Parts: sequence; C-alpha cells; structure tokens
Amino acid sequence: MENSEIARVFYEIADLLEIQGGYRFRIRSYRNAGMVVEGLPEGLKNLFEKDGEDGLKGIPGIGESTRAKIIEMLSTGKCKYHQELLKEMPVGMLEIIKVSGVGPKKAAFVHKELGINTIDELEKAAESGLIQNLPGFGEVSEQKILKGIKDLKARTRQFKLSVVIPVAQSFTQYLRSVPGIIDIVPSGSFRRWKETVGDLDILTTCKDSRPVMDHFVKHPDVREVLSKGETKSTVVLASGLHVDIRVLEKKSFGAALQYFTGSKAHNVALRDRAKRMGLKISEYGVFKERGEVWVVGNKEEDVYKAVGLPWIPPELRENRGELEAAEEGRLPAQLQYSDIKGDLHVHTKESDGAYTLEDMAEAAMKMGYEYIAVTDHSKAVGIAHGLDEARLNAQIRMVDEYNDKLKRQRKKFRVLKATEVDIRGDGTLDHPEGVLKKLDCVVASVHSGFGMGMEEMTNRVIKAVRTGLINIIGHPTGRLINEREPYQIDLEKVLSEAKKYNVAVELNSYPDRLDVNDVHCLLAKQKGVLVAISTDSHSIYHLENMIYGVHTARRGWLEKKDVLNTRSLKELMKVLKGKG
Ligand code: DGT
Ligand code: CA
Ligand code: CA
Ligand code: ZN
Repeated sequence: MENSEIARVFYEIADLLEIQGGYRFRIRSYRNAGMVVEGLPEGLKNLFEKDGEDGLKGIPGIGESTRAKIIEMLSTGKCKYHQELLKEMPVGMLEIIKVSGVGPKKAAFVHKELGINTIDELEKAAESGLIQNLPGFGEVSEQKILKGIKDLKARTRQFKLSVVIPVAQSFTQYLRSVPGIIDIVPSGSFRRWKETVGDLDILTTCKDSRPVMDHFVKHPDVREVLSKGETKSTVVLASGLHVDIRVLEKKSFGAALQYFTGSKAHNVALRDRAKRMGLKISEYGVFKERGEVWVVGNKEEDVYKAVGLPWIPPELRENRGELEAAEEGRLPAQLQYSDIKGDLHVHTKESDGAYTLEDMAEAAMKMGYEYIAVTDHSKAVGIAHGLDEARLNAQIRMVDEYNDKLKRQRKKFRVLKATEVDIRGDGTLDHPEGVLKKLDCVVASVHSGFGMGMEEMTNRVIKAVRTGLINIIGHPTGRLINEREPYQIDLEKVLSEAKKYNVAVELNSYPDRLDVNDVHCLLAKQKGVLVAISTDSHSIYHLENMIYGVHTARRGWLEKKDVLNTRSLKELMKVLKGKG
C-alpha cells in the first residue's frame, strides 16, 4: 500500500468515528496520523521492507495503535478496524459529512430517520422537501444542504494549474483598474504551484472594499455569484472554477498571505510550533499573551521570523519536513529558471513535432540555452511517424551539419544527437544498439501496453535501464493529469536500478503530464538519481513549459545539483557518456 492509501484509511476512520459520536481525542489522533503519513517523503512500504517493524518506529504523530494498523495494512493490504466501522456505516456517509451544513451529527440523523446512505439520496430527499420536516432542520437548512451539495460537487473538481494561470492573470489585470487597489496576490494551492488547483484564492488590500467587490463579480467570465460581502466574495466561472476574493487590512496582509497560501497541513504544523512558543498565529497576525497582544502581521516573512524560522518558499509548504529543515538551516537552495541550461526532450517535424530542427534550435537559443537534444520518436510509435534506423542515421548527419554551421558562426550552442526510443512491451529498445551508440543522449519511454501489471511494467523499464544504452527514462509513469492514471510501476525499484546504471529520470514539464511528480522528485533525490527537467516540446511555443517543471522540482526539494540539465554543455556530455 502507498502512503496516500494508508492516509486515506486513517482519515476515513476519523470520519466514521465522528459520525458515530466517538471520542474527540481518538478522532483527532487518527486524523493526525493521516496527515503525518501523507506528508512522509519515503514510502512506509519501503521502510517496512527494509527494516521491518523497527523501520516504522519513531515517526512523530504515529502512536502504538496507529503503528499496529500501518503494519497490518502493509502486511495484509487491509485494516480490520476500518472495515468493521464501514460495516456499521454505509461508505456514502463519508461524502455526506463533507457537505457544508451537514456535520457528522446531522448526517447520522438523516441516516437513521430517512435511511439516507449517499449524497445523491440526500439531494433527492432535500429536493422533495423531506428534510425540512425533520426536527431541528427546517426550510432554510434544507436549502443550505442543497447548495452545499452543489458546491461540493463543483469543489471536488480539480483544475490543471495551466488552466488556472491565465485565469489568475486575467483577474489580476482586471482588478488593477479599480481605484484605490493596492495589492492583488493569488494565494492557496495556486501559489504553491500544485499540479491541480481546487479553487483560486485572491487576496487584496485597498482603500475601500466596496468598489473592489462590485468590480470583481462583474468579471466577464463569471457565471454565478455565490456570495458577495465586504471582505469576502466567491464566484463561479463558466469553466466551473470557483474564485474567492478577500479584502484585507494592510496590517494583517502578511499573516493572511501566509494563512491562505497553506497548505492546511503546513499551517497546522506552524501553529503548533507557535503554540509551543507561547504565540498564536491566525490570518490576522501573530499574537502573544494568550492571543491578546498583536506582534506582527504585515509581512509574510515576519510571521516565520516570529517563530524563529526563515521564510519558507510556498512550493515547500506541504508539511513534508520543511519546518524542521528551516529550523536546521537545510532548506533546499531554490532552483531557478535561469539554472536550466538546455532542454533534453524536443520533437521536430521528422516525427510528430510541428517545427524543423533549425526552428527548435533557434527558439532554444533565444531562451538563452546552451543546448537541446532532438529526440524524435522511434518507429514503434507509428502514429507519431517514428523514425526507423535509416531515418535516424539521416537525422544524425543533419545534426552534424547544423552543428558545423553553428561552429563556423562561432556560436556556443549545440544540438545533441538524440532519440526518444520506445521501450517495447518486452523491455527491448526500438532501435538497434549500433545506432543508439552514435547518439549523445538517449531518452527511453513507454508508449503502449499501459494496462500491464506492476511487476511486468517494472521489469520492462528495468530491462531498458540495464541495456546500458539509455540516459533518461522519459515520462516515467505515463499519467495524463485528469485523463489517464499512471501505469502500475514500482518507481523505487526503477530508481535503484537507474542509480546503478547512471540513468536519470525525466520530469516531463508538459503541463498535462508533470511526470515524474513532486513526491517522486523527493524520492529520486534520496536515491541520488539525477532528474532531467524537459519539456517534450512539439512546437517552439512549448519550450516555455519548462517553468512548470522548475516549480514542480522545487516542490520536490530539488536543487541545481540534482538536475541534469543545469550542467554546462561540457559537464553534461561527461555525465551522458558515463551511462551503463
Ligand atoms: P485547493 O483550493 O483545494 O487546491 O487547495 P488550497 O490549499 O488552495 O485550499 P483552500 O482553497 O481550501 O484554502 C486556502 C488556504 O487556506 C489553505 O491552503 C490553507 C488555508 N485554510 C483553509 N482552511 C483552513 C483550515 O481549516 N485550517 C487552516 N489552518 N488553514 C486553512
Ligand atoms: Ca484554493
Ligand atoms: Ca478557497
Ligand atoms: Zn513520449
């Protein structure tokens, strides 16, 4: 079981206990355990396999009884206690309690009185007026429940970050024209560069809030105004995305920015720390003396300073050990866009790209890069017009000629001879060894047979690694955000093997992929495997997607030294030659 699955079981136990009216202390300890497990950088499974039960000792927030359950889940794939609770309560109740206006008590009540087991049943009952007649409910609360259900359904939709960025830009620009507006800063998961965003949270300061709110709800993309107040409003856009706006006092802007940037788990941990120091942090500021004396709040940096920490970059605020790292002065040095010296995954017209080799190279030069690797598909990827050996040989000659031309022009830039060779179903590579050996850089990727079992897929990719012919594993999990789940693959095993063969893993920056993801980056770093941040560009306009990769890498704690393509051309060539 993965950490995320174990965490989900703990969260569900907490929710189920709450519906049953269980002890608050127990409920909190399960919820806490869920949060801790979710934030661990290393797989519990891995720790357990390595060191047995000892490997699971000493994790803060994991007590005797939750540890026993982790062991049970890792050994049997199940948690008996969780299943027993589910026998007493239908699983749909877990969703019902997420509806605003329906707490665990009310959920238990409608279940008992009306036999409601799912959110759809609750919606139907509310629509037909059955809820308002229950004691303690009434017409108003029935309407509130209906609205809560609608909101929940919209809220649980996740939007790709690349879809939300233009929305944030549009609102920021749009709000600038309001007289008296001072700050406009998108916060929340957006500011943390999470790969998907639930809703957009915009913070503002201004002289007078009324014109800000009036203008906000009139943005041309707004489909519905869910609420409009003096300090907070919420709208729904035509796309279904919710946008929140808050107007804040300058005095508490930093504290609010810290609070609304999240993540929730990071904030909880930060507030605990403050409490231990006799301080209280809220969205209004940092307070001392039982929360009565305001200390700081206008700058975000001051909030962290007040609890003895340096400012923590938003990408790291996921409660994955960033507070401890900050305290000990070992936060990662932030990877910069300008650290990136080239792009190692780029397609041209030869396969399924839209531009020529020259076009791609010129665009890369304009970005200030030192190199690109031209990695067209191999023949197995038929729909992409993949190259066979003869065509690849022809491309190699083309690249040599082009590089000669660059040399004559005294340009420092170079095109690397490369390929994105398909890893076939049986783990063999889709080009013969001879031609692969002529290349500077070999990216190897899976493009078919996604339904394979975990073991087969893992062995397939490992077999490719063991050829000693490849430099980079391309889009290692094959997922497409919101469209296709990652294929089953044991990345820990693949990474261990990659380390032995000096193979890097790709962080594919195409915003629909972001593959590997942030958590995988952490894992690669731990294993000492380099990450190649590449764009998989099929057009000159895709090269700038590198920004998504850079921020995802930051979320995964990567530094300049952990990233292959921060190397100068000379250094890069040394690494690439050391494969196998
Ligand atoms: P999202 O919108 O689901 O992608 O994720 P966020 O992180 O933007 O979450 P959102 O929009 O619900 O809330 C924005 C931030 O506000 C969140 O990151 C942390 C803060 N926040 C919201 N609710 C709570 C809460 O109950 N406790 C604490 N400590 N912080 C909260
Ligand atoms: Ca949000
Ligand atoms: Ca929000
Ligand atoms: Zn590919």
